[in-house]
Formats: sequence, structure tokens, C-alpha cells
Amino acid sequence: LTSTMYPDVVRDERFGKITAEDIKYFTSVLPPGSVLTAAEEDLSGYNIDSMRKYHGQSQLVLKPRSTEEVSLIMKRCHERKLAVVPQGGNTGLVGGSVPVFDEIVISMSLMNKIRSFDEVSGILVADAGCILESTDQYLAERGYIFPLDLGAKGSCHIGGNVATNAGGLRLLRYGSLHGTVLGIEAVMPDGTIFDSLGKLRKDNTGYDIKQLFIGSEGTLGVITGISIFCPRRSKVVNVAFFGLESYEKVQKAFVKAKGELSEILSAFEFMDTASQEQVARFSELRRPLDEPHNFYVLVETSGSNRLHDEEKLQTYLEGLMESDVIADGVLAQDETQVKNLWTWREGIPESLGKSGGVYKYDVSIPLDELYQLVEDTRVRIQEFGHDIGTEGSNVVNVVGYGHLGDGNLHLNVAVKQYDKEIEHILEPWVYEWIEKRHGSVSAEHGLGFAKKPYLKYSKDQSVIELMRQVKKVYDPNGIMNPYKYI
Ligand code: FAD
Ligand code: 2HG
Ligand code: ZN
Repeated sequence: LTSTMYPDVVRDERFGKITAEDIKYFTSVLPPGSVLTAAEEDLSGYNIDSMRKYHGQSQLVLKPRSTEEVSLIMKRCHERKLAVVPQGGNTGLVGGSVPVFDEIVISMSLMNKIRSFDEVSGILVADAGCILESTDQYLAERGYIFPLDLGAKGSCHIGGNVATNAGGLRLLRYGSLHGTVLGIEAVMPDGTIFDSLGKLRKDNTGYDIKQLFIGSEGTLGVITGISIFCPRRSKVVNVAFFGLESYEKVQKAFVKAKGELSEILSAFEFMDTASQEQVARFSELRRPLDEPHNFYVLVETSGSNRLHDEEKLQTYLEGLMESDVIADGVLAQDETQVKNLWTWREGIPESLGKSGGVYKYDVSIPLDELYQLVEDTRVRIQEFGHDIGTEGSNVVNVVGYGHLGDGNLHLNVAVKQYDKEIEHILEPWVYEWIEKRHGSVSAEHGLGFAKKPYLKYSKDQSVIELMRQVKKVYDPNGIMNPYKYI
């Protein structure tokens, strides 16, 4: 069997095919409503990813409610060599969350309970299927914050976040999940429960195996629970949004932000003018600044003393104005304005998606060359005879934005429709460009299906070989999220 979607990929015939007996087994061990078959339900929501770029053909979706149920599912899948795809909120951007062929989807959406929260230490233990925004809301009511935030918060799961090692908007403040996740509970491919749900900030007792699950994208096991260190929620949040005329000035503003806003700096996001025009095309909001600028930066501070924080931010902005680094800027005056300013950053992916398709490159590059990739991409597309943004052209927009504070660029090429010719203009050229700068072909979205062939541009063969060995040890039959990652 080959997929119409992926003509170069062949179904691995070592995997079993789902039988009536399997369905009977799953129905007998799971509560009513937990076994969804294509014969009875429309499963397209589980088979198609959020960009509508990847389509699988799964005939079976299982929705466990407990770790024990996941274990019973995996025991059967192990015996019968049935391939599975763990699925969280299905917001992933690399085609990792949907099947390629007929893999069983294990949807974690019904495993959504907070297990415990310690109001002294700030340590939260929760099911993997808790939605990020609801979890953060739960914490907000107790004066705490989830140490990760991203545009898909209303749909993505905290288990999915850990499985992808999501970075998001405040990594610069709260660090990576490799630091904040304290424990993981997961079900291994043979149904064994891996119990490393510790709540200790310090624990140097041997190999830190749980780290392997962070960013494993469903290839090693099904994450069922996490324990995570949550900081106190800042009482005062301020947001400034300003325009600058060059990428060099963006870097200057960043260095100054680190020096002057220091411990209260919680986000430093940058956007180019093309990305802001794209948001404006679909937004009813008034643009934050009257005049257009080549670049924009959103700076957020989070602290505990309003006067102190506002004074710092004000002084920072005045300094930038006086030294001619920024051309114009605004400071949010209330919570609504904070939210509105964030829309100009968080709304970029959604506005690009409205064009049709988007080729997404989520890359780490040394800061001084970060924006050069966007400019070189525009030149390359034009050299191959494609206009950008004209009525007759398939290429709608080429934009650059991202988490500048983390050296993470999002280069997005929006098209009216996905087109192999455009894809071949961009790939592997983009990855070769990154390899030359010793960057990463995936800063935060992971490998999934999309990046699997390009891993070699970022990782040495010696590392890839060890990754292969790890995969073999944990998942000898290769049933966990096959055809992807490695
Ligand atoms: P899914 O998409 O369902 O799955 C993603 C991968 O994790 C798949 O390989 C899946 O098999 C695996 N997986 C999911 N749950 C489990 C589990 N319980 N056990 C084992 N494996 C599992 N990402 C960022 O890093 N930073 C951002 O700023 C960011 N912003 C985004 C904004 C938008 C608008 C969108 C649509 C996406 C964004 N993303 C971002 C990408 C995506 O939201 C994140 O990768 C997110 O962490 C995925 O979570 P999910 O629950 O939707 O996982
Ligand atoms: C963001 O930072 C996300 O907004 C999505 O990581 C980026 O869609 C993208 O390319
Ligand atoms: Zn991002």
C-alpha cells in the first residue's frame, strides 16, 4: 500500500491490520464512547492536521481515560504489532500528530484531570490531555503560571507540549521544558507503565530517562502524565510595541532589553512588515502604529512592582528613541491593549493560513544572520520566476517573524495552493542554508513527518545513529508513530 498523499512512502507490512477481534477487545477494555471507528464516525478531524497539509487514513480512534486504559491498549498493539499515533490537540506543525496510513490514533483528549497542585512549591501534576489554556487558568486562580505559552493554547495539550518540547513565547523567561518538567509518566510500546512522575527539583540519581520523552513526538511511548514546576504569576505585565527600520536595530534593541529590563523581561518577539500586513488584511483591529516600518518588536515585561516596571520600560523606550534605534512605539495602557498588541504577533500563523497553504520553516540561526534567510528566500523565489504577492502568482507572501530572544526565526512562505515546484525551490535549499550556519532545521516544532529527511542538516551522523539505537531499545517493533522523526 502506498499513500496517495505520500507516493514515496510504503506501508510497513510488518504492522498488523485491525480486525473485528481487535475492535471487540478495545470495546471490552474501554468505557462506552472511547472506541471510534470509521464505519460509524467521521474520523477526518483525527486524520487531518491543523494546516490541512497531512492526511492519514486511520480507521480507528481510541480515547482512553486513564493510564491503565492506555496500558491495556498498548498491550494489545504490542501483541498484534498494531501501529499507533498518540494525538494531543492536533495543533502540531510538522505532520507528526496524524497517521500516515492506517495507524490507530490514541487521542488523549479525555485524559484531562489535574492530579495535584502544591501551592507552596508550585509543582503541578496533571494528565497529559489537559488543555494548556485551561491548565494555565487553573494555575492563575492560585497565583501561578504555566511556564509555557503559545498561540495554540486553546487547543494544544500539555502532554503534546512536552512530547514536542514546545518553546513558545516566554522561553526566554521560563526556560525550556527540559528544565521545568520534573517528572513524566508514560506507557511504553509494550504496555509497561514508565513511572518517573517525580516532584523533585533536584534528583541526581542516574540517567535522567524522562528527558528522552521530552521532544520524542510520540515515538517512544504515550505520555500520560506530567509533573512540572510552575512559577508565581507576575502581578504586573506590561507590553510595548515598536517599529524599527533595520534588522540591525532590532538586535540593538534586544541587547538593550537584556541589559535594562533584565529580570523583568518576559518576551522579545520580532515581526517584519510583510507579516504585519498579512495580519492587517484579516484583522478588524487598528494597527498599533500609524506609519509603516520595516520591522516591529513586541517586548513584554512581567514583574511585581508596577511603578518600578513601568519606569524601567519607559526609560528603555526613551533611550531607544533618543539613540534613534526605534522610530515609533506604543505602550499598552490596560489589559485589553496588552491582548490586542499580542494579537499582532500571535495572529500571524492564522492569518497566513488563510491564503491557502504555508511552507513553514522554524529554524535556529545565529542572531546576526537570522533575517538574512528571509531576504535570500525572496530573492530565490523571484530568481525562479515567481512574483510575490501579485494577483497571478501562487506565492502570496514571504514573511519572517519569531522568538528573537531565543534565536528562533519563523520563515513562512504563504501560497494559494501547495505546489511541488515551489517546494523544490525552497527545499532542501533552506536546509542547506541553515547547515552552512550550523543552525537547526527545527527550533521548536519538532521533526514529525515534514523534517525527517532533513535531520542530517542539523545533526551529526554519530548522533543520528545513537538516536536510532535509542528508538530500537524503547520501541523494538517500531509501532510508535512510524514513518516519522527518524
Ligand atoms: P499534537 O499536535 O497532537 O501532537 C504533536 C506531536 O506530539 C505528535 O508527534 C504526537 O504524536 C505527539 N504527542 C501528542 N501528545 C502526546 C502524548 N500524550 N504522548 C506522546 N506523544 C504525544 N509550537 C511551539 O513550539 N511554539 C509556538 O510558539 C507554537 N505556536 C503555535 C501556534 C499555532 C497557531 C499553532 C497551530 C501551533 C503552534 N505550535 C507552536 C505548534 C504546536 O502547537 C505545538 O507543537 C504543541 O506543543 C503541540 O501540542 P498538541 O497537543 O497539539 O500535540
Ligand atoms: C509561533 O511562534 C509558532 O507563532 C508558529 O511557533 C510559527 O506557524 C509558524 O511558523
Ligand atoms: Zn514559535
